[in-house]
Amino acid sequence: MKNFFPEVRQVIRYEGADSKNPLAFKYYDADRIVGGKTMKEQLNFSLAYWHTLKGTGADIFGAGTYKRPWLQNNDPMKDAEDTVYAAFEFISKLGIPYYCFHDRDIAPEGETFAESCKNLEKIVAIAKKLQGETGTRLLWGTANLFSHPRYTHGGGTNPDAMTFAWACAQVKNAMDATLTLGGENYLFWGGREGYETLLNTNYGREQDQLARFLHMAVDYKKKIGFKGLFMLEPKPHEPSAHQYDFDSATVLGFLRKYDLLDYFRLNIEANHATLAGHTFEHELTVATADGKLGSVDANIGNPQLGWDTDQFPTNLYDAIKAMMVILKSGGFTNGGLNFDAKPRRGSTDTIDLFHAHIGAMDTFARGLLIADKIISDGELDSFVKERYSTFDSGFGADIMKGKSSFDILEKIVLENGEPDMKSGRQEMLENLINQYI
Ligand code: XLS
Ligand code: NI
Ligand code: NI
Repeated sequence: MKNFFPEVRQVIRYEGADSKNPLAFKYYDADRIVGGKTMKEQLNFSLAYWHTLKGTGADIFGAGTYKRPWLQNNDPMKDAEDTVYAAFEFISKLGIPYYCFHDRDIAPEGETFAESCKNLEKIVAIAKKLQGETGTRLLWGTANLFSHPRYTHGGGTNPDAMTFAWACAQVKNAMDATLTLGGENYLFWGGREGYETLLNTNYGREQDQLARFLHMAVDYKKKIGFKGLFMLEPKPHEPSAHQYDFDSATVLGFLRKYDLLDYFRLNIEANHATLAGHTFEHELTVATADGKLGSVDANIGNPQLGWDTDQFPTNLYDAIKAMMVILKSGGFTNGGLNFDAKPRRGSTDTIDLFHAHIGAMDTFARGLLIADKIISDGELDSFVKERYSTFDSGFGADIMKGKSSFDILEKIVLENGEPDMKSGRQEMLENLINQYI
């Protein structure tokens, strides 16, 4: 078998924070127990096939800069075969338990729809064999309904019924592939499910169509007995000028309106949160407040650039805050941390893929350790609990039990006068977090 990463001869190991070896984990110690589970189980790291294996370094101003040894056959199916072997070699050398893909990442589109399905089936069979040999699992599969020109005006929201049908047929096959590979989840990200201009768009109709599309997916899930979870991934825009799945709150509202809430959870991506004008922590919090956190696309954006730069997560603060939300919601069930991230265009070598993943895994491992300590020490939580304590007894408790009214509360105000001004102690709490780092 070909060896695509000869520069890394051994599996990457944990060596501790003092190690000077760039090809070792400083914090990610897979079997260490943190918060009642191993680090490996708490974090459920996943490789994003499209960036890590298929990324070329191309951007809108310039061509690809990476020369990946698995993409040099001048034959898309041969490349696809080499790529799946390269993927599993990389995954095994890093000890990453999961991977994610779009149908068109793992197998090329053929001349006809039938040929595309055949290509997919062929590569899925190899992936299945390699999953068995390496113990790697599929975190989620998805269909790429945004790259091909036919989806210019959307898939599930396309004004043309024939294109809508293509989107459904493609998702059907991507769901079959995900089922065959024992996927934990199936994902929908609608990069073209939005509009470029409202001048040519019937907004309400496109919402109704999207709901029909998702309901048919639910029907098909039941039909084939797919037990994994369905997830939607919010993003405000890019490539569309406006994407309907704008942010967590918008998606949850949409799911409620169309009776889809029981069937979906959210896949939160850090860089999408910031594009929507939120923090990563905010989007996770909105999802968990509804019990709807499914999984995470772990990356970061560049604050100087206003687009989805999909950088590897190295920001410790963000990781701590994210892990606090995730742990407090009970941790991942079917989800994990998928590195929807790419090395910079100038990071041209395959070894850069190792540095990028090692750094990202260490960032979240460290975030997990610190978040777990903050939670188990309980200082922050007891401050928050105390802050709401007037609702735990007396007239406050009556309000929440539905036993109060405007009349009753007016009487209480007339008898008691102004409420006390209570500090939110923001700076004190910020200092508290820093003390744990
Ligand atoms: C793009 C999205 C995409 C989804 C999967 O911005 O993050 O990569 O995660 O379709
Ligand atoms: Ni993503
Ligand atoms: Ni993204």
